[in-house]
Amino acid sequence: MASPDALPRSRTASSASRLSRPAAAGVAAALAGLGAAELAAAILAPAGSPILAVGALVIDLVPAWVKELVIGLFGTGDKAVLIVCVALGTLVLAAIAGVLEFLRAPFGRALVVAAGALAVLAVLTRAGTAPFDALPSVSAMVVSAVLLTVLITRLPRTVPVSDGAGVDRRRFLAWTGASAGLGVLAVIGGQLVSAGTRATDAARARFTLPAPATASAPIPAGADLAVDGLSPVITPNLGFYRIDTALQVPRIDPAAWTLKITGMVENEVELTFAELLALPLEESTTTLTCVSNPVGGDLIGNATWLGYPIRLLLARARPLPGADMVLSRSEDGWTASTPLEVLTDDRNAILAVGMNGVPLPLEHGYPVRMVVPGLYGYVSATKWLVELDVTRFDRETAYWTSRGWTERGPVKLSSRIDVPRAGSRVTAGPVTVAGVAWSQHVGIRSVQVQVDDGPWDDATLADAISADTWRQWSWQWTAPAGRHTLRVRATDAAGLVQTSVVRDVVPDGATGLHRVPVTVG
Ligand SMILES: Nc1nc2c(c(=O)[nH]1)N[C@H]1C(S)=C(S)[C@@H](COP(=O)(O)O)O[C@H]1N2
Ligand SMILES: [Mo]
Repeated sequence: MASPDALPRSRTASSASRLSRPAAAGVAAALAGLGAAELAAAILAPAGSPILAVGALVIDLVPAWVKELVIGLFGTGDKAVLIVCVALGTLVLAAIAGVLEFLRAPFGRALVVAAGALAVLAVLTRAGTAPFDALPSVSAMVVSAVLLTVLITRLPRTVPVSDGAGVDRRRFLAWTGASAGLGVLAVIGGQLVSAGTRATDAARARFTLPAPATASAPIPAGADLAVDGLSPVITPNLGFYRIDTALQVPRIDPAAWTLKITGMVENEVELTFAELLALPLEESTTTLTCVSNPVGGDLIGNATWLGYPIRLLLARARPLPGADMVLSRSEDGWTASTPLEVLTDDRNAILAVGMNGVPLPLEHGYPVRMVVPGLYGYVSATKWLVELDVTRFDRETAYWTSRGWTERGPVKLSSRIDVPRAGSRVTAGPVTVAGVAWSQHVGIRSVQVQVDDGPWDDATLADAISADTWRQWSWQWTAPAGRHTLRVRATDAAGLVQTSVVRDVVPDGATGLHRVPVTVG
């Protein structure tokens, strides 16, 4: 086969290739640097991955509406999308550094050093990182800068029309290919190492949940209508939605975990994991939902939690008069502000250690999280919990409430159609329409379904587990051929009818009726 360089080429083609090689050199040097960083992070400094730290910084800096847009478009794939964007951004920057180094050395190297410094800054501004965690970013910077210099010096300065410098060119390509290849292998290696040697995972695997002192009331057999395609009344852990700002799930050694109750209290309390487990734990079934859940969305789940009432721990700490909020803090620095009265009234606000019969999964807050019936997760459901700071709403704001979401976030009355699915095709005749409805802490009185502009008709309700969980419903439809729209609305136990007024999720949760278009044929 003819070498492409043996063919005559135009000036523009050759100047494009003049720059494509330094760009490739930049990308290869960056890949090698990232590989070094991921290996260093996996083996020495788990909190130090530069890509994840920059991603986390981006999460904290982008405006709330961008986050909403990304969650809206990609759902719980938001994190993968972010990592891909940061990685692509890095590679584009690397290509620019390559070209700069080729045309105006040492500006390419300078760009690499600047990017490295930014990564160090990103790592060190994360909660709970130590100076040592900068090591992976510094290695990335050094490896990339050195390789970039080496590769660019090996690059033939002129692109010959005849293949006079073919040996040089091949040597350059070999170096570039090797750097890129080793870099990619190191990134993969780093991922494997960090997945395999996590002490926390092992501790969680060894840990068996204590038996509850108070078992939850058995779930009535009639709570699950067992309709095909309808969400099960208890959401399995693997299917439970996950929303948080943590690109890297915090790994907490339960033996080292403590909870501190501080701030406006008469008596500061500190509790170890062993002490928490020795308390009489209670089981309760509570629905958890996200303020970002659009009408009809799936950012909601229902689980049986094992935990200890927060009100009993707060009673030990004795909040001072004037306190009206508890700022709960996660190991990674995330915070939620919960009204003190919600944590001290008779509802089942708990520190949860178990979820559906197993220790909390890592991504759902292991070893300890909060679960508070009736409030959206952003003001109540702190995962990887380490501190309860008793304070006042006029003194402190929390992670999302300082980004434009409302201070208090009660869950709104809502309902959803699960079957038939939007846009699906069903056969004319009898069709089961079914879904879930919730009005936490109040309970659901009735659910109604409407076809097109027809009358609202009562659905059949499943047995309620409690006012704090969602309730399944179903409705028999004799479906006539054609295109139709199904709508659902719920009425809560206090008589409030779900509003049809359409509101977006910002700032305190979506409203409107879920509508499902179907084709009957
Ligand atoms: N530490 C921490 N806890 C957190 C969050 C977070 O970003 N960090 N997100 C909250 C939000 S917005 C919701 S909706 C729930 C989701 O809990 P889940 O991921 O277990 O479903 O967790 C809450 N707890
Ligand atoms: Mo949320």
